Amino acid sequence: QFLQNIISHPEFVSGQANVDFIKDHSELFKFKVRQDRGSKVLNFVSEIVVNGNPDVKDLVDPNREFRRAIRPDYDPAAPYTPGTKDKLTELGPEEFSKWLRNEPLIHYTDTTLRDAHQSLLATRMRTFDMMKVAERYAKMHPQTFSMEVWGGATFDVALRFLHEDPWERLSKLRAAIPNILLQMLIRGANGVGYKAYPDNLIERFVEQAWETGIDVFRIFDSLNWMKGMDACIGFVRNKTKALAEASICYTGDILDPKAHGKYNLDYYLRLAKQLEDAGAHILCIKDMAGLLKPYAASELVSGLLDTVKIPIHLHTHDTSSLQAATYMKAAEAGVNVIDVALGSMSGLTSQPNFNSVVEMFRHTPRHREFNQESLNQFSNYWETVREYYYPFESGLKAGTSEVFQHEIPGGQYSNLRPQAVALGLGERFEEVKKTFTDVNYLFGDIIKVTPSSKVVGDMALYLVTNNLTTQDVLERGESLNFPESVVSLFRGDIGQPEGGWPADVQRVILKGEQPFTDRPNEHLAPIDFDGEWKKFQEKFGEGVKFTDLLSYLLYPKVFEQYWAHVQEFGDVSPVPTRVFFYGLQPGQETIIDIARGKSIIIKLRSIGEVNDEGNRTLFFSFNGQTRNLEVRDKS
Ligand code: 3PY
Ligand code: ZN
Repeated sequence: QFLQNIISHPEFVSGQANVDFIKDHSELFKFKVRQDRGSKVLNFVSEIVVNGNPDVKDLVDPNREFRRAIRPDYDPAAPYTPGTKDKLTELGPEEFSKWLRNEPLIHYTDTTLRDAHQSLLATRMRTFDMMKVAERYAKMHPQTFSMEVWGGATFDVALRFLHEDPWERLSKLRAAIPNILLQMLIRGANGVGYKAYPDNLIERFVEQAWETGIDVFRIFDSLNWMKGMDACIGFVRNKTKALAEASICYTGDILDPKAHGKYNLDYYLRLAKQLEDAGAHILCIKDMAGLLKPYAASELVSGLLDTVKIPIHLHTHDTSSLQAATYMKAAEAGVNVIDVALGSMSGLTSQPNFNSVVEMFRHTPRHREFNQESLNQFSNYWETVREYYYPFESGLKAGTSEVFQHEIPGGQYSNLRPQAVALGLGERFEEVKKTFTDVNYLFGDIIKVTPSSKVVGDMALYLVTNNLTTQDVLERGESLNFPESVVSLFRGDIGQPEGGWPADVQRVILKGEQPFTDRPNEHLAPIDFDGEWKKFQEKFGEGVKFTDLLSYLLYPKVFEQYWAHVQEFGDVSPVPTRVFFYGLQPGQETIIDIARGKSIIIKLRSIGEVNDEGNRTLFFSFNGQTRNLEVRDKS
């Protein structure tokens, strides 16, 4: 190892090492005890058994029982039926767009693997549970328009909480689903993050996402600011052969122009035309909070179809429980694609129910046939699997018309409650929602979707925590220290809202700092990819991939922690979800497929008492052999 350390050292490799080289580099004497994959995974399981998974720790119900998930039927030997992915390859994006606009039957995007779990389970769905059914889905339901599987919060959460590589997830899904379009959500200039990034980073990200498997880029800006989307639409058009789907984020109510003056039909039609002119192949109505009511949908979809030539894709959240009716009216008006989630992952803050919406259109001219029995089997699979994620449920029991007041996006709702609980505001959640509404009006009634919605949430939590109102902000804001995200929003870091920021609020928040109104990305130096790659390899070793560098550039701290976890425990994505979150009880065993064709069987025999050093000994049978492991008990 010592020799290995020397010959792989950058100074040695570059020929600059002299006689002092060894003396000057104490790190050459650091030897790692190499552990095989199986042992690393066993260490991980031991850690969870003794100390729990910190992500669910205080929320675990030790008496909870789980059922075994039954996977839907399919014929593994059957070939894949060609689907929309094949169509895109055959036609290219421009012709595909024309084809889609003229499709008589309604098309469906299945959001189960992205927005549904982002909105119901705080984005915690693991690759493990997806891969159990991905190939089956592609073979059983090849007529699905697209599967939304990536982007939004999944990138951050995969690295931060699930300790898995989001690129690996995408690449595995692509391999299992070669026939259906794979779709992602990208926050324009903010990529899959919460702030603006250098343009050339977004460009490389888009290119790499396409190469790894994305076919449809749903692009939006959190303030509906054209300048936040323009560049990203261009990257998709120029660097990939994918579809650029640009979004109008819907807020307010176009049938009530008095209450939401600036967000009227004309506003959305103007924006849609600009997006078409910027090169969008598809237009998305992104109703992130579920505010688009049925009769408004009729007007909006008809108006858009008269205004643009590209197809219309409608996305909503069923928070109010009205949204199946919205789909009905939108379909009558001619919408081309609608977003749904498999039954047991639908409803509430998620998308409307796929299985039921298919039935809604049966025996009507726009009905597209699906094998309902199979859709129900998929729903049953996810119903069982959803149980493993119970600590992340939002607690919402039924649809709520409150959403028409607070306008909290579905993808944010399931996170805002735990955030409030973490701040000791669990009992005051009603107040948090009410304050969220007030903050929106204080900010000038803005579009609220990640990251702008997060800033409204941060401000609401700040005000409730400090027993302040929005009136206090106006009256004595000069003496208050607002959250950094709020200051950043008013500085212009994530763009400009329709009609600009209210000047009085901006003044008390910025306290003399000068705001800007041009693109925040223009204030950022481009990434020198060659230089960064060298530095990255020096820091993390030769084993890194280019996709790791992209993850690092988007989320440096999160990536560092992820990487440290990988060094210690290896790839934990093959660990079954029940074991990943809750460990094993004495007497229980699990099989972990650590590599293709290589499985390990771990059985926990017993757990020893804490010894004088604060450690416990765990007694395992590991592939039939006895293994004892000492783990520090941190309780
Ligand atoms: C996200 O940006 O993650 C969203 O889901 C917005 O709706
Ligand atoms: Zn959504």
